[in-house]
Amino acid sequence: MKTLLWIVLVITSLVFCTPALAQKGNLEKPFQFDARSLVFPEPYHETVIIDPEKDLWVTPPPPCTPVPGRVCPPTTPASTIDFLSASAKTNGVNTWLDLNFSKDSVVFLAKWVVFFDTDQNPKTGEDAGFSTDERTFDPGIGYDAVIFSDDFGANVCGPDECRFIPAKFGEHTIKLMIPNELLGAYAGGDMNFALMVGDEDGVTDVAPNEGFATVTSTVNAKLSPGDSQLTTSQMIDLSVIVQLDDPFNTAVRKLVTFDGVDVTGDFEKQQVEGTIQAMGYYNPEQNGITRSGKSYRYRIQPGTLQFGRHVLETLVFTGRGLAYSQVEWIVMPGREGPIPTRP
Ligand SMILES: [Ca+2]
Ligand SMILES: [Ca+2]
Ligand SMILES: [Ca+2]
Repeated sequence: MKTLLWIVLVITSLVFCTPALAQKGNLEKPFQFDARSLVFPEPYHETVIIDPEKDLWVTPPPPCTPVPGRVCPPTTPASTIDFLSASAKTNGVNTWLDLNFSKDSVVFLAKWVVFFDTDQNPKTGEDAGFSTDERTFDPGIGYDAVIFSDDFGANVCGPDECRFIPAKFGEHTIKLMIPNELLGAYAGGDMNFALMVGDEDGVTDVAPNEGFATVTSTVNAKLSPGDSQLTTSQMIDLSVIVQLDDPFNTAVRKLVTFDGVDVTGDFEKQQVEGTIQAMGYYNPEQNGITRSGKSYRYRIQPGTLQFGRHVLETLVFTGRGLAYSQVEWIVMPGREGPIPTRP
């Protein structure tokens, strides 16, 4: 929430020059935005889970052949809520999630829950581990937000609130557009998730069958060095690293703050721009996926940084989405640095 507040405050004071964002770019007067009012095009949804058919937790009873002296019990229909695949994408403002079921599944009757590890950190949030009669579901995530089925839609519960969102129901699909604000992951970048589906009697299928899947973002931002202990005598190369689906056709604007002070101007005057070829990540459920990107390096000379705790933040805008990152540096006195004074 603190992050969102920060973003809104910052954005309302920004003037955008990115062509895709600032349709009013030719206006002489500065034009102000609230980040939540920005509209980005709906991105291509990547297939992020493919789940086997008929891998149900509910095992149908063995077939019964009536023989003299033996009466078969009346057959109860086995559950047909069988999850098949998910496609998803986020642009930092909204997340699209399409859930696809087998042709025998009656999606209107399906119950389901999606666990989102929005910070990709299993140590934060809740454990999604679950077991129904030893059919263990342990995706190895710490979920920070959860989405569960409701009539005609879903409830999204993040760190701050739960809210109903509508869904689009197809014959065998459920499509959701989730505001990242509700997930507590505004401009948050990639997110991990796993899900379970079922009927009123319980869980019938989980996905992925092992581990978790990842919703990728159209843009990710990272600051380097990350959370660190540094010294005043060190020379530091501060980098803003931007991962993009399409780095050669996407304009990038960024804001950099140091202890809450906008230093973007100084940063951009001296930055060295680099291209990152296929900066990759690996999703265990998929083949290796790589994205390219851009890096912007700014050299901080020895003796420039003051002793103490410092917070760096960056907010990156493209025509296809936005991303935010924050790091904390603890700067200790170095040999040539200033001597700290006691308060
Ligand atoms: Ca399945
Ligand atoms: Ca987490
Ligand atoms: Ca499954």
